[in-house]
Amino acid sequence: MSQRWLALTIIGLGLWGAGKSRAEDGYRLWLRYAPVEDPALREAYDKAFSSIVLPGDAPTDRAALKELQDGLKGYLGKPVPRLEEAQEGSLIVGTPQSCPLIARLGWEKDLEPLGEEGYLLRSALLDGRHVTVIASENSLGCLYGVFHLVRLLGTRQPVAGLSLSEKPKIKRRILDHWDNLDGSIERGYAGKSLWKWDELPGKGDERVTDYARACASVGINGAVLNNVNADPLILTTPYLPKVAALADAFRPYGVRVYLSANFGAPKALGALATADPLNPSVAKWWREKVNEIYRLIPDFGGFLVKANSEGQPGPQDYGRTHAEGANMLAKALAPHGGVVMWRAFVYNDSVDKDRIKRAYKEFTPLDGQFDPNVFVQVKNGPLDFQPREPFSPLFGAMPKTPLAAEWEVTQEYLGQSTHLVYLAPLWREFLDSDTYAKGSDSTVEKVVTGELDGHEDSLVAGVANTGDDRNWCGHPFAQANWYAFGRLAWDPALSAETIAEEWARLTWGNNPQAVSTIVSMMMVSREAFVDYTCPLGLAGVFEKDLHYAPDPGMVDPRREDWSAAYYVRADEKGLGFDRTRQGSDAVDQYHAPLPDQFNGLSTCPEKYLLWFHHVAWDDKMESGKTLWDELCGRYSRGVTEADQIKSQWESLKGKVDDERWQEVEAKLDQQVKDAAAWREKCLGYFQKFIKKLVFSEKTIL
Ligand code: GCV
Repeated sequence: MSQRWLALTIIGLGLWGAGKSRAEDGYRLWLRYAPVEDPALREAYDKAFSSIVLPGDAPTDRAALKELQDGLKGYLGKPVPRLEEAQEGSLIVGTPQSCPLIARLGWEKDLEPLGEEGYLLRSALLDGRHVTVIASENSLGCLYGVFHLVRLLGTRQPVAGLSLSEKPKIKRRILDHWDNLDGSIERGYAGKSLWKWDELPGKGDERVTDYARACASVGINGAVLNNVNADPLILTTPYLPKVAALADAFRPYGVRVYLSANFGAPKALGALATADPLNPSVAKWWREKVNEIYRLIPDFGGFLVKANSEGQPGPQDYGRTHAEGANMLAKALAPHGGVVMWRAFVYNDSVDKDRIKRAYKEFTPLDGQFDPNVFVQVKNGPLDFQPREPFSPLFGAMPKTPLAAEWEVTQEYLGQSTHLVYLAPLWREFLDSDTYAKGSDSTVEKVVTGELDGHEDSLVAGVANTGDDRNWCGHPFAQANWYAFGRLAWDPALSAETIAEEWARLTWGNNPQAVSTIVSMMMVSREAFVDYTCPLGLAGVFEKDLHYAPDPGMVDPRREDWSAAYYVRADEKGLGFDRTRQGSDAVDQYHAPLPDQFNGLSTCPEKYLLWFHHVAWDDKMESGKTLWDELCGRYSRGVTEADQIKSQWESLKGKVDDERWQEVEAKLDQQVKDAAAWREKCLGYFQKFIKKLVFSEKTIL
């Protein structure tokens, strides 16, 4: 070896050992299994997990075993043997059926209420030996328990005296992929689709397995494979075996496949002259189609439907209601245990002048008319995944119908894959909102878990941010939103900060300075984004079609309600959409006391002020400043916050790996520039209306 190579090798090994500059491309997500740095902790883990006893041999058991072996090898730096009998320090995994040792523990009574996905993770004494046990009624519960354990180790938690019991609070935790059959992704910012339709069903794809594995690691148990703007071809014979191949790859990880169904499919595919849901031939066509799907995919989850929305066909084309349409599909799926997720994202402009009132007006009269296996799937806010919206008033207004919450994990309106924006605080705000449907403490969380109205089945869907980019999500920090979606769907009571810390440790390592800095960057990021794009309850401010930058004066000739100006409503008097009783009266779609609270200028929470009120430029805000000054302050605060996030990141140079550090740094550089430009664009537009020069050259870049 030449002197130069020797020197480089030594430097390389040194850096590897320090765990700092190991080349990282983000592929491994939060499943990096990086060596335990602290020798004492490593020794404790070593003793606690000296062997694995996992007798099950079903595909999910094998997946759990592989995860444990990979995880422990990564953390401890050596392989951990699989044994048939327990020893001191064994990790025992299984169900009472698959594992006689677990049967001997007699935990059946504790396991029963945890169901198929729940698990116990306990330290135990077995024949005088200290062991750790992951037990469930089902292999999938064991796999989830294994992911819990490797998460504990990855975040360097103590493992003595474990006594944990977990089960998901929401039954269906689903990623909705807006992937098209040509490989493009609507609102996707991380490359092309992960599903390579041309290569399916023949070719196995490790990436697909890794996708399912990542989903399972955070408890996601379903995936809608295709765009809600659905190509009917997905339902045809050439495609269904491809769908089945993906379902086969996902199955060991407990991820069930669902499809978006084009309501007009029987007609569009040329089978029938109509798609009228009350026409017996149409119902028969769907029944046969569903039977064909279940012959190929026995655990198929069901259909997601976007009907009579943004040009998609639906029952209203035939004078039928959403309920009549959904129930026709539900009846075809019911014998197989499938469900319909019927989206409430409708905004027909003949229903009301104010777009945000339309879904409520169309859907609430249908409460009680849907079949039991229909979810009405509602976006978190009444508009469209804005950086901040109040919760949709449909939550709490349809007690007889299980409502599924739909979140957008992909950052369509939140900086796409360029801006660092952690979304858990947004989802937390939504879940914590009180609907007052049955008095106080009728939170959205309780509506979605089914607790408030006694629904057995429950569902939360996240529009996926994955693609075939090497790092899956485009921005290294966008991975946190995939992670947080799964964690919150499993346990909607978790705090955004807890999830951020877990993710930071698993993804970036356990250096305390790095962890606290990353968490603090993440926790401020959504509020910063709101500040430099749409503070004080502004919404709909984004540029046409692309939805990346704000363009508050944008007028879309195609539709008034696609125009930013329609939402922003800037004029010489002031700013904001009057939804009070003097205006569109959207406030009255909520339960008391919210209508009065939102209706009053002084009682409306400032974060929703311009959502509900048209406020005069000179009106005083909580700070004592005028609206105009407050706006200037908020936009500037956003720019400062973006800048601070960047400085915080810069303090971590050398504390995390260089490869991802550089990548994030370049993106933050753009974020800071965008934030300043967006402040200028928005304030510049508003300023035209108030005819007074309020900011100096210093404040506007
Ligand atoms: C899939 C918004 C998005 C569309 C999306 C639609 C929906 O309008 O911009 O891309 O279409 O929501 O949720 O159906």
